Amino acid sequence: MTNKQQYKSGFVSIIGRPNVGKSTFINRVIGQKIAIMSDKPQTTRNKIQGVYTTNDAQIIFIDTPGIHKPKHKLGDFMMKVAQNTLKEVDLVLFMINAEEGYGRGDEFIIERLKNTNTPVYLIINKIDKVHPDELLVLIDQYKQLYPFEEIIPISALEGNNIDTLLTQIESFLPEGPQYYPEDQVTDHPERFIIAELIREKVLHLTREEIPHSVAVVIDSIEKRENNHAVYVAATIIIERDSQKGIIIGKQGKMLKEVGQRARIDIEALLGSKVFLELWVKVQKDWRNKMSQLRDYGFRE
Ligand code: GDP
Ligand code: MG
Ligand code: K
Repeated sequence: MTNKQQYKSGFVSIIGRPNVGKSTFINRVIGQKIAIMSDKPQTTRNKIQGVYTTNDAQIIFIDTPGIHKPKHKLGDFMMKVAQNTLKEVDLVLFMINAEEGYGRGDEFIIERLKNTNTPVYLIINKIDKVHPDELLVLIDQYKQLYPFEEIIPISALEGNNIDTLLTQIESFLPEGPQYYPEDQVTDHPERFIIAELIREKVLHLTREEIPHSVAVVIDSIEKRENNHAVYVAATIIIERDSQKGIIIGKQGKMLKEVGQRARIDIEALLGSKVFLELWVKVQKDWRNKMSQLRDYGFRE
């Protein structure tokens, strides 16, 4: 006991271009499906905290919306959230895709990093896709761009070097309390996670036809004691009438598939039988209406 180190804890923000693997990383670390994953950019719109707890430390991860040049109000909003986050945290993980190398998106982010004093680790993800020689070139290149505290190559998908990274973060964090109980992995309400799981299925199944502007609102979550099941009603919000047919599909086939896949994940999340009822609603140009954004759960 006498030699035991003080408990350490802190907040760690993950930033990087869309699709570099931020959600995959969080999910691997937390071991539970909380940040949604997709092969389309900009899937993650809210801050999601994944809490990683050991006997010596607690790391609270924040999966920030992708930092990018804003194109509309939603983009603006995302930028603001991401920027504020950078200044509040103990450490920033700037994640890049080893396969892609340096691009204008990274340039934009590095400019933002220069405006904060928060230490930054460069995380080179997807090393399973590149030759070690390419990796060395990339490391050299990025070293010139910013004084990173550490440069750590990983594969979030295959799990390579994740332990090294976690150990490194633990030793870096300041002394602090255990903010969350050890069995808590996220502070987001189930409602939000359920909405994200449904949205993920829509994006996966509709491919290019349905843009990221799709939103999901949970209308009700009801636990019924008689059969120990949970009843969820949710509405998928789209921007154009033409998208309605795509989401519903021939004879309702698409919507049914979305519902079936989402239900399986929601059942795993809640640990009980789930009945899921899905509705589709057209709400024109919702991305540009801030008041509506707030209705849909966006927070500053
Ligand atoms: P985000 O937008 O940064 O949150 O990226 P996601 O976590 O959604 O990942 C985007 C895509 O990259 C998904 O198809 C992942 O399966 C894939 N991906 C993530 N990490 C790795 C990795 O280490 N190796 C490979 N090969 N693919 C990865
Ligand atoms: Mg993501
Ligand atoms: K994504």
